[in-house]
Amino acid sequence: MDKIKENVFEDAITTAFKPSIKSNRKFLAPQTGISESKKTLSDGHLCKKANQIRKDIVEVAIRNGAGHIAPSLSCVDILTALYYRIMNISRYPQWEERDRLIFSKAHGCYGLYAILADIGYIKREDWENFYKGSFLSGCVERSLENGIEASCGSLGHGLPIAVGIAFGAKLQNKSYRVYCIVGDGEMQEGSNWEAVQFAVKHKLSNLTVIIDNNTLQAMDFLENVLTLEGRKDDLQRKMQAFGFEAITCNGHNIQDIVSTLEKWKEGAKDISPPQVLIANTIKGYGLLCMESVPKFHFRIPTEEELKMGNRYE
Ligand SMILES: Cc1ncc(C[n+]2csc(CCOP(=O)(O)OP(=O)(O)O)c2C)c(N)n1
Ligand SMILES: [Mg+2]
Repeated sequence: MDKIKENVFEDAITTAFKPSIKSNRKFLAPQTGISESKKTLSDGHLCKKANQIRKDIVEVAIRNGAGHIAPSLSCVDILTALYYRIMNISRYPQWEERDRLIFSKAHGCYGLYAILADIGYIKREDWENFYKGSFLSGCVERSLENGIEASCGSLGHGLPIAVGIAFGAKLQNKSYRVYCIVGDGEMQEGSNWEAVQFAVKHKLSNLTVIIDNNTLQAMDFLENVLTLEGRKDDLQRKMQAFGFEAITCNGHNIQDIVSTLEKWKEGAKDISPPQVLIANTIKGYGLLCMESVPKFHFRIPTEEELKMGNRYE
């Protein structure tokens, strides 16, 4: 593990945001017009980075008594692909041309916080004191100077915001892209389907939605609640029928995620439809006691449960 840690540190220093590594959020003043974007990690380093983030989530959350570990673990590979390869971002969180991420399934934000700390957008101590008095909340709250674009937490809220930002970017001829991560259970909210129709109507080619399709919502599997039984392709069919370009992938295979997002990033023309990546994931991925177990939506594992092992070390 020490070796991975060393590499990860090396990654952060040499290939991500060297000057911001020690930055204090007070010093991250708005800087506009700086066209400097980050360098990215190689495929092998992306997987190591995702494992580092998983370990960090589990350690900080358990130590601090923060319970939304499982929803955070299911989207780590998605977030890693976005932050270390796909999104155009700068060492300055408020760089005007940055790609925007709206993190709509806001309760599963621990991986986002761990990454923002890793790239220097928030202070490491703020992440480590999460749930213990730091400014970071249980659900994301807008803080542009720290790289958090929108407050979310009431499900069904983030996608309409993302659509509005993408529409605004088009009206202003801006070239940045907007990414939005939503939960599969969250897609039951009617507000999402209004936003989806608007995005298609206005050909928001600059919008990519990523659904963390972990088959679970808070208390049960989706197919025991609203989705028709056996319809594994439910969201793919619905999103396509509404007019999105839709692709389903393995949400724990970073190369799969990256190749689709890269294709859309390079290939989307002004008149292309908005896109959705349905990332098939496992809730609690990485902690064996937790994977696809409904009761772990908000629950800290016991020492005994942790002995079942993990996938990140
Ligand atoms: C409008 C609204 N209703 C209910 C909740 C309570 N709640 C928080 S997380 C969650 C489950 C969400 O499931 P999903 O979107 O699949 O996310 P996952 O936890 O699986 O990542 C619910 C019902 C909420 N935050 N907002
Ligand atoms: Mg879910």
